[in-house]
Amino acid sequence: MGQAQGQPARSARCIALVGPYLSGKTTLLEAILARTGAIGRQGTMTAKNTVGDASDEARHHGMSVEINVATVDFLGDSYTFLDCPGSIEFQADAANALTACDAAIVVCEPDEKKVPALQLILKQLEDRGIPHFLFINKIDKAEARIRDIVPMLQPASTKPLVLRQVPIWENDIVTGFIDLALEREIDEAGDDIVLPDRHLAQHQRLG
Ligand SMILES: Nc1nc2c(ncn2[C@@H]2O[C@H](COP(=O)(O)OP(=O)(O)OP(=O)(O)O)[C@@H](O)[C@H]2O)c(=O)[nH]1
Ligand SMILES: [Mg+2]
Repeated sequence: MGQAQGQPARSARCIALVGPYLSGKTTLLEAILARTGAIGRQGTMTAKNTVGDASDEARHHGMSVEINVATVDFLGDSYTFLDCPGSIEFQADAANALTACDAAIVVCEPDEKKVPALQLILKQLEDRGIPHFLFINKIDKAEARIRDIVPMLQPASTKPLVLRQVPIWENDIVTGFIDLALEREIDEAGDDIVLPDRHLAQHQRLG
């Protein structure tokens, strides 16, 4: 699968992509591969041309049926992603992937109905002491505002959820994000740019 070209990486990390069924893990993996230059063109689940879920069975069912593995190089570090199937019958595979990973990205949806499934996954990560981050996906379909989404998802976690990055919207498209801890804006190309007052004001409104 995807392997970036270039200098040998300084260090290697293994990251599991986990989350409720159909939350967008394989789509996120595809976006990561495209943004890091491991692939030249980003495929979609709809077009059935993603790097992950390439088997006939996965394509036919429109879901992951095994772990997708891909390695990328980013800023001199190597990251191997284990994109785990979310469907309940493959949960043993996802549990095995957690044994090997340094951290997990939990891909979830801003949907109250998905909170029980998210809770099971977060409990597993907490019980096993695996560092994890939530990636709130499908925000294009979200009706709630970011400041309301975090409290909505909070019942899934015994630990307090803290907002780290908020998206920047331009004409209904996310063009970057504001990192609240670093107080920096990162644009679509991944460039770190000065935080304009208008975006700071947006963040203050979110708080
Ligand atoms: N609107 C919208 N749809 C998305 C987004 N990300 C993924 N999808 C759609 O959600 C569906 C599931 O995406 P996948 O990437 O297969 O989800 P998954 O979590 O890998 O699914 P499993 O591995 O089977 O649990 C597909 O129809 C995607 O096109 C998003 O950000 N917005
Ligand atoms: Mg998948």
